[in-house]
Order: sequence, then C-alpha cells, then structure tokens
Amino acid sequence: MSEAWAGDGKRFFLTTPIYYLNGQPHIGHAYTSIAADVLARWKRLAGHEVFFLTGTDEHGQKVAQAAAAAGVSPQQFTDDLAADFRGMAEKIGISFDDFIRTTEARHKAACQALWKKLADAGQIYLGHYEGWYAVRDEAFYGEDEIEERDGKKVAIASGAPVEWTREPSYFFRLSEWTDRLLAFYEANPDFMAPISTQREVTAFVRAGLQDLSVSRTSFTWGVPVPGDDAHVMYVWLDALTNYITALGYPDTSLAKWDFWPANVHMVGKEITRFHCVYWPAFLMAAGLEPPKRVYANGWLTIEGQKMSKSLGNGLDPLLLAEEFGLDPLRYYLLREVPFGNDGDFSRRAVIGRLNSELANDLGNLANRVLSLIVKNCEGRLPALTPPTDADRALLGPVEALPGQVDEAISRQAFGEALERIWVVVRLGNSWIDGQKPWALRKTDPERMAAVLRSLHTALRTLATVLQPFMPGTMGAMLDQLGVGQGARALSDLSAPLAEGTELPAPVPLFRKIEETA
Ligand code: ME8
Repeated sequence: MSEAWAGDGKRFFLTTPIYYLNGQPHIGHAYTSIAADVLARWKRLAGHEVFFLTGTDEHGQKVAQAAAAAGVSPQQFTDDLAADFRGMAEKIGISFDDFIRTTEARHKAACQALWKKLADAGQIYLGHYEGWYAVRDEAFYGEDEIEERDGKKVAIASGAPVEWTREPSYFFRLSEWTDRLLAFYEANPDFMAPISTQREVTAFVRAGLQDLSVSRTSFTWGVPVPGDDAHVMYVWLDALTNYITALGYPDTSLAKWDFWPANVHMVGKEITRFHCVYWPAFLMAAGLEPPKRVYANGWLTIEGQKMSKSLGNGLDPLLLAEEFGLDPLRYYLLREVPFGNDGDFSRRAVIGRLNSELANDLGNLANRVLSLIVKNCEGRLPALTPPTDADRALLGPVEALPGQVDEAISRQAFGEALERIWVVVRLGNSWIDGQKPWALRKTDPERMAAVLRSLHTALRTLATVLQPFMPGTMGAMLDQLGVGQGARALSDLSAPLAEGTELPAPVPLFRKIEETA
C-alpha cells in the first residue's frame, strides 16, 4: 500500500482501547482486540517491526465507586481486574508487545509531563465548571440534555439524577483548534475510518468546539495535576496519554519513540470523538504529531442489545472459545460482519461457519490432499514440475492472494480479506474434483504427483495468509504441510519446499459441532 498509515516504513505501531476496569471483560472487548491482533500479526508476517499495545484504564470516579462497593481499595480492585483483562488477552491469543495500566508510575509521569507541556504552551487555564452533573455517569449535561421525572431532574440519556454543580476546573483551549482540526482532516483523508465516523466527527467539529474541562476536584482516584493537588486529571486526558507512555514519553530520545506517530488506533465507534478530536488537539498543542489513523469498529449486539458491563449482558469470550474453539471464534468474529458495521452475535451462525467454511471447505481440502500424499507418494512431497495450463488456473489466483489480503487488511477490511481467501479455498475444492488425482494413480502417476504438488502449494499459501486469523490451527496445518517454523512469513512463499520433504499423517484441523435447535 502506498498510504503512510499502512506502514510503508518498516515500523508499525497499533493499539487497542485501554479497557475500563469496572466489570469483567466480555466478547465486545475481545472483538476489538482480536481485530487489532490480526492486523499486528499480519504486519509481522509481512516483515514489519510491530509494536502492539493494549491495557487497562484504571482511574475515575466510577472505578473508585466500584471498588468501594466491593469493599476493597481502588488499588487492590484494579490490580485484581487488570489481571483478569490481561489473562483474557493472553488466552484469546492477543500478541501484545506491552500491556499498559494507567496506575503505573511510568504513566503518571507521562501524563504530568504532557500536562506541563500543554500548560507551558498556554493551552490550559483555571476556571469554573458549572452544569448539571450526574455522579452515576461521571458526566456534565447541558440544559437540553436533562428533564424532570417524578419531580427530580435527571439526564434524559441515562435517567441518572443530576445536580447543579459548580467546581473549579482546569480547561484546555479546545475552541482554538476547530479550524486546525478541520484542516488536518482535509489534508489526511485516511485519518478516520470508516466513512460514517469521518462524517460524524467532521460535522461535530464544524459545529464549533468549546473549551474542555480537563480536571476534577470531586474525587481523588486519578493522576494529580502538577502543582495543584486539589485536582486530578480528567480521565480521558489520562487515558489517551497511554499511547505515548508506552513509547517512553516524555523521553523522546529512546529508540521506541520512533514508533510514534501510531499507524492505527483501533477503537469502538462510541469513543471516536475522544480519539479523533481531543487526542489530535492535545498532541498538536503539545507539539507532537497526531496519529495516522483511527479505525472505529461497530457494536456487537446480542439479540439486538449492545453488550456492556453496566448492562451485565456480556458474553464471556473464554467460555465461547471453549465451546467453539478459539480459532473458529476469532474467524467468525471477523468473517460474519463487515468490519466497521454493527452486527449480532449468533451461536447458530458460528456453528454454521465452523461446519461449512472451516471443517468442510478448508479442513477437508487439506485432509484430502495430505492423505493422498501420504497414501500415494509415501508421505513425501512430490517434485515441482513446470506448470500446465490446468496448474496455472489454480496457481495464478494462489500467487495473487497474499497481495489481495494485504490490501484488504491494510484498510481493516478483515471480512473482505477472508472472502478473498475463501475464493481460493473454493477454487481448490473444485480444482481437485476436476483433476481427480485419486484416479490418476494407475493411469498417470506423474501427473498425479504434479497435481498434488500444486495443491500443496495452494494449501501452504492458504495456511500462511490465515495465520493471523487462526494462529493455533494454521500453525498445526503448516506442521502437517511440512513447513518449518522459520519458513512461515509471506516472503518465504517464494521459496518452494524441497522435493521429498517428509509429511506426517494428517489429522483433522477442525471439529464440527452438531447444530442444536
Ligand atoms: O471506553 N461491541 O473503555 P471500555 C464492539 N476506557 N466493541 C465493544 C463492545 C461491543 N458491544 N463493547 C466494548 C473505554 N467494545 C475507555 C477507552 S482508550 C484511550 C480509553 C470495545 O471498557 C470497543 O472497542 O468501555 C469499545 O470502544 C471499547 O471496548 C470500550 O471499552
């Protein structure tokens, strides 16, 4: 790809959101993290030096209240939950290079350094915040966002009781950034995706920005404002800074700092305003480059309802991985819904795709080819021979595949990448049926060997490009194909395996699941 955000330079920095520690991780968090993981693994496979960051967002009044309700200190509470989030990330195969927690000393130091930079640049001033405040939502509401219910004023959106509150607050001069942000969006059309995000955010900024309250005095569970201990930093200024903390900020002389600006921040669509408006404004105000791209995924719903910690209806990714297998779950999440759109999670659909696309289309193809090689070629890889027209009909699309997948993944079009791959899987199936290598054993053993070798080449390419989506199963498939650990990158596809490579007896890659009503 030619776009700079796609990582033409060899360094590639990508991030997930850092998740709030006010409940257990659910499949919604796993969704964004798995998508980011596929991108990270793909870039590594393509030879980039990748830095993949994830972690937890641990400050704020809600976390403090959840800790109080649990009868433990906020530190204890966040230590326990952060371990759960980290454990989940590891168990669902998230190949992060760093796991950041906002309660770490390195992060507090980075936040305070960024604050000082903003203050020194005259971008922060002390004022008063006045408005209708809902403790439950940790948010101020405008006159038009509240109403009276049963004689009490509540926030229309959440129903949370509000109180007129006036507290001293530091402000960031966001209002000064309206035009510069619009100019930045215009000069960098790839900065926001998908298009719905681009439209929404641009319209919001065009309407004009107001200065942003960036400190609180009503609670203490946060990063203290430098020089004014009565204030803690607004949780979003704290949270967004994690992306540069991990690269060693404020020490920009470290080698890691070369990963800035981030190539892609992967986020959910409800937090685009923070990432596409506040974050680039903070960075530019501090004299730092904004990220190259923010990609917003849609919401996963269960029977039409958004999963969330506060609704308590989140599905546990570990239980789902146990039920279906981790790789089929990862595959399903990126295959079922065009990335960027909302989509519903359905057990029936997971099972349908597992049985037909994974077990039948891909698993059986691999098993048929490898069984024939074991049976008819003494388990040794047949020699490469000059391709016939028939071979080319298979090998042409096979050779084009890595480039097509790269193009789609670099736009975060994960579903499209899988669709491209399945075009070749289906071609492999129709091709083997047309070539009938099992019938050639007696009539033309040389052609049989050539046909099996072409199919082996196709399977090797398929398993190689599918590794980021299904790392465990595709590792096993490459083992069965006789591809060594050191020969599994995209660039290795141009070096054919040696004739006579010994192949083990194949075992099925996927386990079908009975569909229950
Ligand atoms: O917002 N469907 O944390 P959070 C799809 N701490 N994605 C979902 C989802 C769903 N149903 N539910 C959650 C925060 N997500 C802040 C972020 S970043 C500097 C700070 C994913 O725990 C999605 O990526 O509420 C969403 O943006 C994120 O989890 C929100 O996690």
